Amino acid sequence: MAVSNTLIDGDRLWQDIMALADITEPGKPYTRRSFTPRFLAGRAYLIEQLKAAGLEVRIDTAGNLIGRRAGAKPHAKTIMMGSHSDTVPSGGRFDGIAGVVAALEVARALRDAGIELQHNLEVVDFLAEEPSEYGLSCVGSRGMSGQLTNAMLDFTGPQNERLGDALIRVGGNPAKLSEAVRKDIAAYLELHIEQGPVLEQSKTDLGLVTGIVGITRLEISFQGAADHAGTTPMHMRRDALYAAAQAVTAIREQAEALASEPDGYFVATVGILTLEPGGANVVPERAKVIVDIRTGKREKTLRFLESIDAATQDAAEKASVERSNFKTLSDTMPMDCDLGLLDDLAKSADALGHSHLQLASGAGHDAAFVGQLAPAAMVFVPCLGGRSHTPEEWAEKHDIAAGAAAIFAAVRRFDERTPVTNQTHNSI
Ligand code: HGY
Ligand code: MN
Ligand code: MN
Repeated sequence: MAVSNTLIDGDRLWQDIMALADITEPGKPYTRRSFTPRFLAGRAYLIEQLKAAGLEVRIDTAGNLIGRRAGAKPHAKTIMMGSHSDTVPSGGRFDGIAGVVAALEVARALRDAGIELQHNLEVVDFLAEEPSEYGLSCVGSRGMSGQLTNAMLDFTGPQNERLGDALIRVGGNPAKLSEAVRKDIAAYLELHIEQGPVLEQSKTDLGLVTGIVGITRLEISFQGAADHAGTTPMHMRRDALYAAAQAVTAIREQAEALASEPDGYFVATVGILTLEPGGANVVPERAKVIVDIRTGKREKTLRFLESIDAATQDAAEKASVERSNFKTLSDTMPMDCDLGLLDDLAKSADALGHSHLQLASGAGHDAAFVGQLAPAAMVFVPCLGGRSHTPEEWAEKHDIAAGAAAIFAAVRRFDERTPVTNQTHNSI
């Protein structure tokens, strides 16, 4: 469907998405992991485009890249749009990136039309939305919402580097994290590919997101004893992987039970399993699983954690090993999107002639953190086969442009309907 009566330039937007796609680890498309030189090369490209759009550019102390344009009314609050430019390993070209570029395109289109908002406008590339090598996701949006703790800054990554030091490397300042916390955001809007099949299968142009799941990530480790695979009798083994295998089965079975309950969505995934020392003829001494738990209902998470706590204790006993760790790495609450912004998006989509439906997000997003600071909403665009976190991830130019057009119109609606209050200035 052609995008009408807006100044969103789909070709310009697409050019940015493809230019960023070229900035990837060679031989491992599409990989631009947070904190790496490749990530910083992608940021350099974005900085150029933000400046060319006439935005004032800065990196806040939480490492977020921010392009800002002052509004007509001094002391107005800020309408913020954005997403993330980092990827998962061998991820796609659109997850996060489409949202940052769409926000940039909205800022350019407003400038091209000579439209001056009452409110300030910001385009944000949030730092490390994907689970990073430091064991934490949404680093920048946690920082902006005052949830990046000193304990998290001590998480370590490659070459045993602290997250706090990595943050300095990308332009942040862990000693002044409080300056990243914002009180001046009037509204936050994020475009994202759906990363699911609903829009494509229902042939709907846009998804208006009602809420974002809470995500809890758990580390469970087992400590046994390395022994000779050939000479150690079965009853004398202390096999850490045997305990971990039972844990993975218990996680799957408990998740299926919770998912089958009538009221809603529950998933749990073991995406990381490591064992040491890792020899074909050595009984595994250590094993670690990382569990990714998601639901819209907090009480389901709590019930799941209780049951897995018991199940993994039993598994350790049965394998004659010690459960050496049962640690929550991160824990975000489910978030409801703002009804007023959803209405702005629905009215904008209608005016543009785009079909839309409401749906919840099973994927985590920076909006889940920004939404704790200010009214927030997301618009999804279809992606091919609903697939994401894979090089096959694909979205159509006209769909992303339609989503950007809806955000363009919703920003104007919000700006016009929201009186500017004399807001106290804070760190911006
Ligand atoms: O994992 C997620 O839900 C998001 O894509 N980072
Ligand atoms: Mn992702
Ligand atoms: Mn994403």
